[in-house]
Amino acid sequence: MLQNDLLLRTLKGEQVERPPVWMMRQAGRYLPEYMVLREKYGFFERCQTPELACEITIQPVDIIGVDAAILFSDILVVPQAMGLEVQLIESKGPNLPDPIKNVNDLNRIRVPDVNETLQYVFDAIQLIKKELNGRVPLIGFAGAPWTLLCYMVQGKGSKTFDEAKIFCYTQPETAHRLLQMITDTTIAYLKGQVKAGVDVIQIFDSWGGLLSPDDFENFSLKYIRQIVAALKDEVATIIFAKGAWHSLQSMAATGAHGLGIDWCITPAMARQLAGPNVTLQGNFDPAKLLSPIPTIQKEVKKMLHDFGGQRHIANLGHGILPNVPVDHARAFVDAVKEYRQQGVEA
Ligand code: 1CP
Repeated sequence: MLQNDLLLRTLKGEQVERPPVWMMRQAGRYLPEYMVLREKYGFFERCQTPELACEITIQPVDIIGVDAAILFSDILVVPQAMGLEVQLIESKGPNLPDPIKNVNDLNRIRVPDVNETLQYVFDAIQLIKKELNGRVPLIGFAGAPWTLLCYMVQGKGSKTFDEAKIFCYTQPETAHRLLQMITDTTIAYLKGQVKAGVDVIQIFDSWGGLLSPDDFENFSLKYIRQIVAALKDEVATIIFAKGAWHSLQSMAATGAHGLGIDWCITPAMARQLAGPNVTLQGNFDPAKLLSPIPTIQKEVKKMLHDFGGQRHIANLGHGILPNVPVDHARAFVDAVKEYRQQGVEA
């Protein structure tokens, strides 16, 4: 039984005393306690050792007081399990030395047995659930197929992912075969996470906003829709497609319980597009956490007011930046916890 079920109640659309709060990328480099472990262990060692993944996952719950934990892992463990080499060069980001370039490259990858390749994630989830002991829910996650294709084709991070887009536009059949392979792997992977104990899952489509609305439907949402359909009756699901606000209505129609939004759309406009029957998550500009604490408090209050207090999960509009002081992150969380909507009793 969960002692703090604000997140789950909000995703179900129940009346809550205040919005739940967590931060994307909350387990990470702004926390000195994370940096200690980062000095000692490689990135994938931290992901693959359940005790380390567990400790890092719970750090922001203890230190910042968020209402949910998110599994410490990475979206790139899926391409890795499919057979691509993935390196994480600290301070430079991901590097895939042999990216997918054409149809022949599909022979180098497969839809793996997730119990063989990703069992370490399921072990970590079981340990985290035990250690959390019901304090807060645990969020599992995966990258959206389009965002994973971006890395699998481009081979590294990019602001525009031109090579990934060119691959989709010039070799659409191969692109769709790859997207379907990623989708099938992701469905099995997320079902494994649910079986291991996660309470919510989030699909990160960090690069969804690079596509036109038509291309977003064709190369991204078509596959996210399959994932949501396979999971929504088992677990609460959140889609975060950064920059793809134009498709909020079609994302709501997938039946996902929650939709993440970034700071480039107002809460009112997002609600109008998404309709009344879905929970919205977001949308504080992560760079604003560098403002003085009184400004953070004022801006959080305005954000909560603009979302209206119900069917809202307070969060950033993208991941927390590594240079955010810990007391600023805590000020963000505390400002949400202190919020009381007029007329709703705790
Ligand atoms: O310590 C380090 O320097 C490694 C940095 C790091 C961390 C802390 C990476 C490499 N991944 C992670 C963990 C991580 N990644 C989590 C953990 C849970 C949390 O606290 O939220 C999650 C949910 C992710 C998801 C992820 N990885 C996304 C989607 C979310 C987003 O921020 O858009 C993406 C795009 C990645 C790829 C990736 N992995 C790591 C980095 C630095 C990146 C981004 C690279 C790029 O900019 O293209």
